[in-house]
Amino acid sequence: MSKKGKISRIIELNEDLIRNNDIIAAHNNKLFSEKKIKSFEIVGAIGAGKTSILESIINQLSKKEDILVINGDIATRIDANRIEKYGVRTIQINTGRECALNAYHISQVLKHVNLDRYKYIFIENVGNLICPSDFILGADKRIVVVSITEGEWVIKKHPLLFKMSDIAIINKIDLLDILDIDIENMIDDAKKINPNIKIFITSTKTETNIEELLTNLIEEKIH
Ligand SMILES: Nc1nc2c(ncn2[C@@H]2O[C@H](COP(=O)(O)OP(=O)(O)OP(=O)(O)O)[C@@H](O)[C@H]2O)c(=O)[nH]1
Ligand SMILES: [Mg+2]
Repeated sequence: MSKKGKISRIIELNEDLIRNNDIIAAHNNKLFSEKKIKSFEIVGAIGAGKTSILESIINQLSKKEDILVINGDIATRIDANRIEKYGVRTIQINTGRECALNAYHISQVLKHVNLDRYKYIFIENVGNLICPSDFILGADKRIVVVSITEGEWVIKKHPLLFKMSDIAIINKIDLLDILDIDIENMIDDAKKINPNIKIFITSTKTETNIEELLTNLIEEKIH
């Protein structure tokens, strides 16, 4: 096969994978909506604060028994253990060599869960700003988290994930004084990539804008 032929075959295979993933994601979403579950996927940079934001959200939700959290990670159960302390059910998926969760992972988990018990499902993806972009999981809303410690250009450098998300969180705003970051540039970049994206500037250390985020998520102010 010529080099050109090989490349177009790889592109076709990749498109097939994305198409198949979309079909399974649609099935996952149908299950969520049949059971009237609000579902959120949290994606974003390594260490940007995905689990910390989840901890803050869960801490403020009054009923804990109706929350299911699925944590994706390459190798450990660290994040699920952190979340479990809040009294919610957690399921850890270790992806091994894979740099993101996909809809099939979630569909397999859903087979073993009594969905009647839950009102909210939060899925934390593996920390990565590239791999999860095309592989939606079937959640109602996708939240992408970056923090100002990744640099002012982190959003501009990863446009696809911001295009494919409903909500953007720029976290660790408590560190603004010690970093040379123009937060307005970050907001502009996100808006240019995706004019419909809803942006929250947060800190889990000072709880800045966490309540506002929660109100928007839970009261479905984000459409
Ligand atoms: N200063 C500051 N630190 C934060 C904030 N949010 C999280 N951190 C810290 O950042 C580190 C990583 O936070 P995590 O919540 O584990 O981040 P994550 O995105 O879940 O990380 P991975 O799942 O490993 O990709 C921890 O040491 C947190 O305490 C914040 O708003 N401000
Ligand atoms: Mg985490």
